[in-house]
Formats: sequence, C-alpha cells, structure tokens
Amino acid sequence: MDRRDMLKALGLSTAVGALGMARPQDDIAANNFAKATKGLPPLKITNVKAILTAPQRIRLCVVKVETSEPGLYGLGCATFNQRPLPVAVSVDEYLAPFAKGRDVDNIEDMWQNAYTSSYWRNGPVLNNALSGLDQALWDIKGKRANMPVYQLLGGKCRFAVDCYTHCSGNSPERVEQSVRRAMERGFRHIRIQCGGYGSPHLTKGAHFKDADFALPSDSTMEVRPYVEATVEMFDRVRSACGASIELLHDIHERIPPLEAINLIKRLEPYRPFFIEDPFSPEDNGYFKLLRQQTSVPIAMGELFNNPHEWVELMSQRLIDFIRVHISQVGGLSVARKIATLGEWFNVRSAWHGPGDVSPVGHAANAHLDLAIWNFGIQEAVHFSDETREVFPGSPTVEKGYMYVNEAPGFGVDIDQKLAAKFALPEHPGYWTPVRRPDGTAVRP
Ligand code: GCO
Ligand code: MG
Repeated sequence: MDRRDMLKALGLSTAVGALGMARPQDDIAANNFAKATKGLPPLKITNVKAILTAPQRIRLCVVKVETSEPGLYGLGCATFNQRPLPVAVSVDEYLAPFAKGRDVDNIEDMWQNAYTSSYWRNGPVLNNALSGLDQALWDIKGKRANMPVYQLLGGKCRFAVDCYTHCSGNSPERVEQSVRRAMERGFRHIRIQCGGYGSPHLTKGAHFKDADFALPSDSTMEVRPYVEATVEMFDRVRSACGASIELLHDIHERIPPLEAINLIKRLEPYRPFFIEDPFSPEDNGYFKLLRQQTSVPIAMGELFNNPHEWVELMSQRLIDFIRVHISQVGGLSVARKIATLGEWFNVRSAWHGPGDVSPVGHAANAHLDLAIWNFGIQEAVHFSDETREVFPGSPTVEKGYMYVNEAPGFGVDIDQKLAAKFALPEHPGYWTPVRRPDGTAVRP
C-alpha cells in the first residue's frame, strides 16, 4: 500500500495541489497530519532535472524535482542567461545524484548540505543550480500544505506586488512618449534609459576599430555623451510627466565611480526613486563616499553572488534597495534571509526581474514580495503568449501590480513538451565586449 493509499485508508488525503486542483485540505488538520503520517516513510526526492527552454529567445533554466508521491513535483528557477549549459550540467550531474533519496521536507538542511557539497561555493553557476533545487522544494512544500508559498512565509503584507516597467528611447522625447504610454497602462514606477545601457547609440568615435584593434563586432560607449543624455532625459521626463511619477535609472556599472557619483548628484533635483548599479561589485568600497555626497536612493545587487557583497552594504545602510537575482544567490531560502537582514536596517527589496528570470523565478520573487514588510518595488517584464503557454500560471500584471496564481506552491507549471519546442538560440549567450573608444574594456 503506497503512501497515498495509507493516508486515504486513514480518511486523509495528501494535498497534492497542481494549479488549484488541490483536493480539500479539510481532511488533514495539523494534529492529524502527524498522527496520519506517523511511521510512514518520509517523502523522498526521486529525480532532479534541468529543463532548458527559450520561448522568448532568452535562455531559461528551470529545475523539476520529482518525489516518491506519484504526481507530486516542484519547479525552481535556475536561470543564468549567459551560461545556461554549465548550470544544467551542475544540476543533472551533481545535484541530482546528491539529492536523490533525501527527504523532500527538509529544505534548509538540503540547502546547507548542497551548498557545501561542491566545497568551493558562492559562484553564479553553482548558486543558480542550487536555487533550482531549493525553489522546487518550496514549491513542493506549498503543494503538500495546499497553500501558496507566501502563506508558508507568513502570509500577505500587501494585496499585490507594486511593479516597475522599462521605458527607453534614443532621445529624451522618445523616452517621454514611452513613459506616457506606461503611465496610461497604470504604472506608477518607471525605469528610464536613453537607449541601451550607457547610451551606446550616442558614441561617435570607435577609434579602436580604425586602429584595427579587437573585433569590429565589439561595441563602444563613451562616458560623456551618456552622462549628458541621462541628465537631459530626466529633465525632460520630470518636467513633461509631472512630479508624482516615480523615475528609476540603471547606470549598469558603465562609468567610473566618481563619474557615477557626480551624475547621481546632478540627478538630485529630479528626485529619482532609485539609481541602480552605480558601481561594479568590485567597487563596493565607493558606496561610503556616495552616501556622504547625496541622499538619492541607491539600488544594488543583481550581480551579487556572495554574502560578503551584500551584508556590509545593508548593515551599514549604504544602499536603500537590495536587488539580487534570487537564483544567483542560491534561491528563495537565501533571499528570505536577505529580506530579513534588510528589515533591521530598513533596506527594502527590489529583486532583479528582467526577461532573463523564468516565470517560476518571477513567481518566487512575488511570493516573497507579498510576505515581507520591507518590500520596496518589483521589476516586471512582459511574458509573451508562448511563454505563458510553456509556463501556465505565470504571474500577471494589472495596472502596475503583479499577482501570483493563488494555487498551492508557486502556482506555476511547465508544459515540458512545449518547452522542448523552444530550443536555446544558436548564440551561446556570452556578452560581446563593450569598449571605450581607445578599446579599454567596459564592465557591462
Ligand atoms: C536589470 C538588469 C538586466 C541585466 C540582464 C543581464 O536591471 O534588469 O540590468 O537588464 O542587464 O538581466 O542578463
Ligand atoms: Mg540592472
């Protein structure tokens, strides 16, 4: 007699929730659950598998964890768009044999032991793989408890998740038009960029190409045109779109630290909601100087992998928003600890949420956003119809608010057959070098 039959015999049924098809939970009261499962074998992990798919031509990696209860599985995001294959190998060749046979319930124990199973740790590939396993276990826990994951984290602190959207254009006028459209769609927070990161479209002289240095396909960006265009863009959008719209900007570590500090000081009159990634993680030492120079709110974190990168910045109140890419730091089990750390220093969340986070990852962001007091803002992107078909139950955005599918777990499923139809793009995913006119490499 398998586990489910035994529970049924006791008049109980496991709460296998698959997108809202969870059976009534009322036959498992907490005290009965312990009695009912006493002596039953713990639920085991039977398989851990990386699934690669690219419905929007972005290399998504989702981990599926299957269990000894037929039909009960979990999904976790392990998306590292620039290096998807080593993440998938780390999952299939290392985490799968490590996790098989272990108890599906003990998420923290699994995380702590999987984290050190490679001995060397805290890198982007292994953290993403670990996140896939970790988030899948939270998804399973929610299905078993017949609750959305945010309930397991303490329930809702807000009715939905306030979001920001991206607006850009190759001129301040174009950015203004894009902002007006986003405001009409109900967004109250909007990230504005003049062109791509660092406004490469404004670069005049790619002198290194004339000198036949590096490759012609390498791109160029200059500091001055970007800085001036950004100030002009804020001036235009703030005066044209009014005082109440919240404007964000991402420097994306593209200019030297003192240039970033001077740019942020020049943006003060336009009241940015936050300025993101003023420095590279290697330049974390500049945050102290930045804090002495300006009170513009600062967001940082999408490139962080290691607790040494965020603990001091947060505990010294040197940043206002922590923007880690949750799978990049090792999953939901880590992100919720980061959120708790932030609460004591009033550092708010702004989890990384661009196109290269899977809908499972966006759901994990949103479940955590719902359950923490020190929520800041959530980055949101448009999911195409194909993406929504591959990932039924993906979060939705209405009038600038994100909603999760109120099903047990993260509420997102995967159609594996359809996922297989969206193979990864030919290009392996590395970023082409960005260079100053003399050819010096720019941190992208
Ligand atoms: C953001 C990020 C992204 C990253 C991208 C890297 O703020 O959303 O900067 O745009 O550049 O996720 O792959
Ligand atoms: Mg960014």
